[in-house]
Amino acid sequence: MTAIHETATAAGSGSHATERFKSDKLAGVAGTPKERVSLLAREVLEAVHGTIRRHKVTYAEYNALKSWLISVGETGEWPLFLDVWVEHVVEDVATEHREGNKGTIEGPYYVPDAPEQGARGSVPMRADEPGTPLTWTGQVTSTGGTVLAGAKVELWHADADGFYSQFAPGIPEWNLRAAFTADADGKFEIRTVRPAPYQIPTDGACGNLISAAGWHPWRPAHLHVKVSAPGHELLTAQLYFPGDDHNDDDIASAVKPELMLSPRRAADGETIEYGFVLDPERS
Ligand code: MBD
Ligand code: FE
Repeated sequence: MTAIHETATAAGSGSHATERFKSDKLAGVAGTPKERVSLLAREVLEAVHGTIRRHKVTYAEYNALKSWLISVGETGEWPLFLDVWVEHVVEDVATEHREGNKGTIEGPYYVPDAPEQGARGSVPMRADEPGTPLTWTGQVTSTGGTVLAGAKVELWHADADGFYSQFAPGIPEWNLRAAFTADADGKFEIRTVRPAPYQIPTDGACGNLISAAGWHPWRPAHLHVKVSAPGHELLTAQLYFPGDDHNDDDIASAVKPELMLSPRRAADGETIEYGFVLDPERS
């Protein structure tokens, strides 16, 4: 780990993720019908009551939970907690009808409106950006086989120390974040560097739960993408690298075999080929 990251804290990345959520998605949460709220809230509470009765939860344990829940808010880690331990099931349910590409969770670190690089180019990176160079080629098509010219591929990922720009200090704003636009054949070519595995911050509420439970804090190395084209469902996915220690026990349960890359060694770093198949919007 380089000195630049020594001040990366759970509260720092947590508060950025919380602010991000508020500015991008908060407007969309209003308007759930009260029958639906009542049904879902009741079932979740009943599941909690069942756990308390089954395991004879004590007042000491109840107060430990209360204190922990308070700290999740104080360290801004609700986005991290929910995206690590809940989002994968929401994603499964939301995409089970799809015939095209498998997706997976978005996680807490997406930022819209990253710099546009055209069909072929590099993500913004530092002059001395550490990590193996990656050249990634692919094509975007529709489930029917139509080439999707002009499809947008948004990419964001951690650096070779496992940190995300805008959520850890000392990294240029758009480092390792970019948008690409597929050419007339639906093709793109992206240059970036291989990310490192991601470790959940150990000094916040989520890290506390992990150590109190004796779990591990790791996600395997991954590239995040959002792929979109007019008339098609937005695909949110992550791509993974074979051989990662945590492909089989991702703390966020977000790895799927269809999202595994096959990197090949090249003169300068590695090449990967991975394209996307989008589902037409349902009418
Ligand atoms: C990440 O980088 C991530 O992708 C998820 C899902 C949760 C925490 C950190
Ligand atoms: Fe991530």
